[in-house]
Amino acid sequence: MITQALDVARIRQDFPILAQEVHGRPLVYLDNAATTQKPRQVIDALVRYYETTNANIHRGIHQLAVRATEQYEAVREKATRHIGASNSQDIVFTRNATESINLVARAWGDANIGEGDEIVLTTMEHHSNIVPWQLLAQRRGAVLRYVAVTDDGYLDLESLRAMVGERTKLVSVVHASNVLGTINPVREIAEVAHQAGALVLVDGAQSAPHMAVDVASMGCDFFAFSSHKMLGPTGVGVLWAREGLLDEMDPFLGGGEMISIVRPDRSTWAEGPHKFEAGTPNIADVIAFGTALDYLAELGMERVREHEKELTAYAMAALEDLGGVTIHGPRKLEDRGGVVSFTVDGAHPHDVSTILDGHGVAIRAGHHCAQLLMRRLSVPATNRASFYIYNTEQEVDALVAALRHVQEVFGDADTRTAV
Ligand code: 7TS
Repeated sequence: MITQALDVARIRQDFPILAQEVHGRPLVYLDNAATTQKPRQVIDALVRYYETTNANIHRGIHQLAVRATEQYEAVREKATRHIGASNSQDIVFTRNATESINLVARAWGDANIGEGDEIVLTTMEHHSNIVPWQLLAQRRGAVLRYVAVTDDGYLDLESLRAMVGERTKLVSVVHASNVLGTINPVREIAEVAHQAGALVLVDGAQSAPHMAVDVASMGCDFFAFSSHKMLGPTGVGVLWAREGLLDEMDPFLGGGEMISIVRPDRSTWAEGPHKFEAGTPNIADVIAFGTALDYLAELGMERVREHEKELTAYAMAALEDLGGVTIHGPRKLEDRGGVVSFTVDGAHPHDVSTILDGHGVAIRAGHHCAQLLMRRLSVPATNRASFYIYNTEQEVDALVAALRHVQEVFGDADTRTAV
């Protein structure tokens, strides 16, 4: 249970949920792109906060309020470090990556996108990086354009270059695809966008948990991600904006915490990220997210990435050996994250997942909130195994054994074609 990169046996001891059986078999949790499990340290941080510190932040002068505020603000620093940013005042806490993107669509989009302006997206986006822009385009009369995906699962950069022009105001692109695993060349994309005077949002929901991210060298203007996909609690998202951008933006939500002075007819806004954090935030979960960031920092994101590469290589080879399975997405390990989408010949993805569940193997089936991509792949749905720091090669073996059972159920595996 030791890959070259991580001591997985030791890591697994930190995850109480993994010790259970499902349908009489050891749980094999391979649905990490949906959400990851939480180490005991994160769970303990939540309980500790409520047992020792609970208070509302930024407003109290008493000891608990001061401590809660310090702990909450310290996570802003940790999130800043995690993505290679330099100023914690450029970090806004939201509910999830989806809300981070919606915040930009509202607070930046409404003020900067007008009739006939173009927003460039890609066919491999998660719905959370499509629908907010559709709503904005409907409000403002803007036009959405989509960069094509090649047959081998990459963005067609030629189509991007041809598409981005003087009407383009924003290019919003996923860093790592939740379906294909593709890691997109966001730096190159940002250069193309910036040459045209457009801003760049990077959806980092599937990259920030799995690899070292550096927004400075990436050159993007906005970066969005979620705590729950990286060992942290649900209900916490992050939006990073390039220095100065938050100051130029109007608030997304109004209320307490986000104001400076309130008058009967209008108000002035608090400085920095506080302008975007109206009301009592998710204090406990943000603080526990800080513990998740500590956990990842201690492992080292390079090693996390290395571990996932090893597992992905092992899984792709095992699926190809099995035969009768189509793997979607790039073959080159350097270009993909730890997400392996596949379809089993002659079996519907939902049936596959149901049979796997009977083996204790949790994977996702469906369109993965990427219907445009499903249409591009000409499939209604796929199965998806997605890995994280606690997964092992033995678990991949369990996946493959369960898939062999699927093939037995659905017919003669010998007649299938290997991919
Ligand atoms: N962007 C990408 C690339 C994602 O994979 C997801 C969630 C989101 C945005 C939205 O994140 P949220 O935390 O705001 O919900 N992806 C998935 C998935 O692949 N299966 O379940 C959720």
